[in-house]
Amino acid sequence: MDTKQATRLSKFLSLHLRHAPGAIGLELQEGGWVAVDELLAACAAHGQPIGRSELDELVADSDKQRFAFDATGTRIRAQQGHSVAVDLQLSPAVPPAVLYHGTAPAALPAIRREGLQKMNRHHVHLSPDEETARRVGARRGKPVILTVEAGALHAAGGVFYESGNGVWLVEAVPPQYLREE
Ligand code: HQG
Repeated sequence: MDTKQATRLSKFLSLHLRHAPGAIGLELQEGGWVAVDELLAACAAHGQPIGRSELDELVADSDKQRFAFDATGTRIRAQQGHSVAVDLQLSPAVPPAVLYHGTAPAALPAIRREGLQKMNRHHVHLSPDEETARRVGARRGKPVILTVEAGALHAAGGVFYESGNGVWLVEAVPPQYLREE
């Protein structure tokens, strides 16, 4: 599979495993899971046929490990990024002292006022390193990197989760826990 094809399929899967499962007749099970057989049948029925081996390749090669199979390999889910109501059944975890968030300069005035909000997603997404945060922010132009005092927020009662692919999730980050470098 070439890179272009992989990106196209990855976007199709992201759309339906995170945001619009119903659009191809899927319903996410508890934990966000979908039976692989059902997913492949739904993709084929909606003009985007994917073979099982292509799916395996996509899951293994995804730069950000966006998708994961369950232990039996019969179900698949997106690891994070959902907008549909889903309980990923993640356990709260202790974050590192600092985490990072990349955003666009235009969002800064609001972020300074309200802190980081989850917007359309279920959580605010934070990165363990500046490099990843820079890539996330660069999706919207020239990125600004914010340092998040995750340890302090956790100590103050903030509940953090670590998704299977190293993204840290939290309900919100109030402005006093943000530093602009
Ligand atoms: C901003 C991609 C105004 C926030 C990425 C961001 C990531 C505010 C945008 C993952 C705000 C939301 C998540 C406030 C936050 N006022 N703007 N109070 N608080 N914002 O896409 O973190 O490719 O929902 O800074 O790589 O950019 O999908 O979140 O710019 O891992 O796998 O509102 O999505 O991964 O945007 O990205 P998003 P994000 P995938």
